[in-house]
Amino acid sequence: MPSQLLEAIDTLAGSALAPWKRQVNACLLVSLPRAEPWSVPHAGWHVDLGRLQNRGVVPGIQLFACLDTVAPKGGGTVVVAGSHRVLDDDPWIGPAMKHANRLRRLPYFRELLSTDVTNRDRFVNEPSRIGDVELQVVELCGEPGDVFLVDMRVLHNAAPNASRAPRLMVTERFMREDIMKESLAENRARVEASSLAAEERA
Ligand SMILES: O=C(O)CCC(=O)C(=O)O
Ligand SMILES: [Fe+2]
Repeated sequence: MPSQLLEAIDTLAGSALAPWKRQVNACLLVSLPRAEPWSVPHAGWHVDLGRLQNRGVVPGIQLFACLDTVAPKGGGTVVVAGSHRVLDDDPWIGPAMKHANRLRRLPYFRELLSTDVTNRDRFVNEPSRIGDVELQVVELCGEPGDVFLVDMRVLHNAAPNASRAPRLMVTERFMREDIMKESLAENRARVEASSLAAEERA
């Protein structure tokens, strides 16, 4: 990983990253072409976070990189640009798809997640506003070596690959050390509470 890239991630995260996250531990993202028209998905929107207290800070940075040309409608990950800024007054962020459910109380997200909304191109073609936050679905497309650094609170999703080529990207998550520790402690507490409840029932 080039040091300038790690420095950029550090700067965006605003605090030290978990040291073990400095080892490369990337996931390959491959999706095969499907003979179906491309459209903005309604199911599957999520964040890659466990349940966390919302401290109003960037919990980490998720890197997405193109290993090959990723053309528009070619299966690039879709993100809701601006979605990290709309839950400032909520005490929690995550986990995963529950985050999308929490956003459902805002009409924009209710429509994005609804099977009843059939004119789905508008999420890509027209920005929407909630207060001073501009929201728009953006496809992560590019050429080999292009890198996107995304706030981990940003809602995102896999998208159909309507091109003729497999989509080849790679992703890696860089969590802040303080947030990672908190997330692990939160998980541990929940596991302990549920095993205690199971023991009491037994
Ligand atoms: O396959 C995709 O483009 C989405 C993958 C994803 O959600 C992730 O890597 O966190
Ligand atoms: Fe994800």
